[in-house]
Amino acid sequence: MTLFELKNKIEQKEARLAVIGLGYVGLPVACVFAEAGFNVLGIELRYERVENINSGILPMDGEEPGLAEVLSRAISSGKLKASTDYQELRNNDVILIAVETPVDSHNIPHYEALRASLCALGAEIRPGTLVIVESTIAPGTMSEVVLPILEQESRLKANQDFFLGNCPERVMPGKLLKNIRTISRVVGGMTPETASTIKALYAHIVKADLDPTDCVTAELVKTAENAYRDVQIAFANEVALICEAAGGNVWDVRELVNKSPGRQMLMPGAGVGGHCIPKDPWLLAYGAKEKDVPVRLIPAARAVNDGMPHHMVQIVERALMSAGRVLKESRILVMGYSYLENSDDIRNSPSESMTRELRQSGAQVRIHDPFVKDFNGDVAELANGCHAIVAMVRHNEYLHLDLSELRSRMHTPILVDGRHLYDEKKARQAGFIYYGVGIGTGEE
Ligand code: SAJ
Repeated sequence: MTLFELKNKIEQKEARLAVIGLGYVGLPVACVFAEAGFNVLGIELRYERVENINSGILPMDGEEPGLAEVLSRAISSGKLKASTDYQELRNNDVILIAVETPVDSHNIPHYEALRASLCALGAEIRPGTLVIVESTIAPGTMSEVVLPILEQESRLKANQDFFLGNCPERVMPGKLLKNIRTISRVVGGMTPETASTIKALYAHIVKADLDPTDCVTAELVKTAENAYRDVQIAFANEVALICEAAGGNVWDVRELVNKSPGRQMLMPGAGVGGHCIPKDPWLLAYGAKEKDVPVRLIPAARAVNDGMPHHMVQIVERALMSAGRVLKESRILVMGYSYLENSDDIRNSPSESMTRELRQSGAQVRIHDPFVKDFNGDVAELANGCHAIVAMVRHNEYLHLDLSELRSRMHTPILVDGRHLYDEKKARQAGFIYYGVGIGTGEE
């Protein structure tokens, strides 16, 4: 089948779609294409996940408005089917790849899942197949990894027998469905005709700009947009550290800085977690790998942000010392364990590394998080007898706590605020000894 014929089938919704990887990216996009009228095959290695999906059960925690309903309709209409069998891919015209693309401990892309899916897919693709990578990948990956593996495994020629593109996702936990439908996407194609064909496909589900371009631009845009955010947050964190040393209040500083035209200082805090911001800057940096490009800002920003959980430990240590205590044997309540407010996602959570360091220093640490099953419970009860509370995540529940009641339960009323949950004056009025990221106490 030619690309022209495939584009017609796509426009008629007759093209048979497949999605490899039914995680927080692949499953929603498979559901939305099925809802749009396409026949969609989902390929997923985890057998239990396949079973759940084929039973119309959403295999993910957290609140994803509308997704369970869309999945149920897609399954009951027969438009979506999940399988573990890659061989079923040979009947498909368009194949999306949405597998994980982490970096390893040396911040080098770890493409094991991507390579494995490409090898298995390569054996099944036929002339006329269009393969689209949705995963976030380092600049150069499409031409240096994806294309060679598919040509080798299929013995077909890219851009002649089969077609390739990179259409990075822009989903966020808690807004998976909404984002797929309403956020613009970069549509990278190995050829302009391929980009145009991919645009015709996503036009069925995306009510926002679809910007056609080449693959390397698509790879650069996705990794740069998240590296940009990481650097912005690192700047806010560095200003916070300076405010502490200079006896200033970073929240006042930030508010006044942002009154200056064209400034938009983000929020300092206890650290940067999640599945994309800590990782994508390294994927962008890897794009400069062999060239002698001095990549300095991205690693520096990562170091600032990764240093914030340790900075929280330093504040706790200093606060306890002012109260005549040391970390060892002190009871500390950590409020918030997920990486983001009102989310149950704990990937790369700043609380995880901070808690580990507190425990290594001999502190007794209690953890509360209303969204993370292992840490539910009554936050006021957990405060009983504690020497310090460390607020790490801005969950709505914490914003409305009775601080006086909380203080009354504590042995030593130290409150260390990592996300500006509380007003310093009100916390002090409630009886707390208040410390906050970016707020200088004026003490030596
Ligand atoms: N954070 C700060 N200060 C800020 C903003 C965030 O410390 O001003 C921290 C958060 O607490 C969290 C981490 O950074 O630990 C990441 O937060 P995030 O708001 O960036 O949320 P994510 O990780 O879900 O990022 C996603 C990204 N979306 C995609 O990759 C498709 C990112 O591009 C979006 O900008 C972001 O959502 C968003 O704006 O919600």
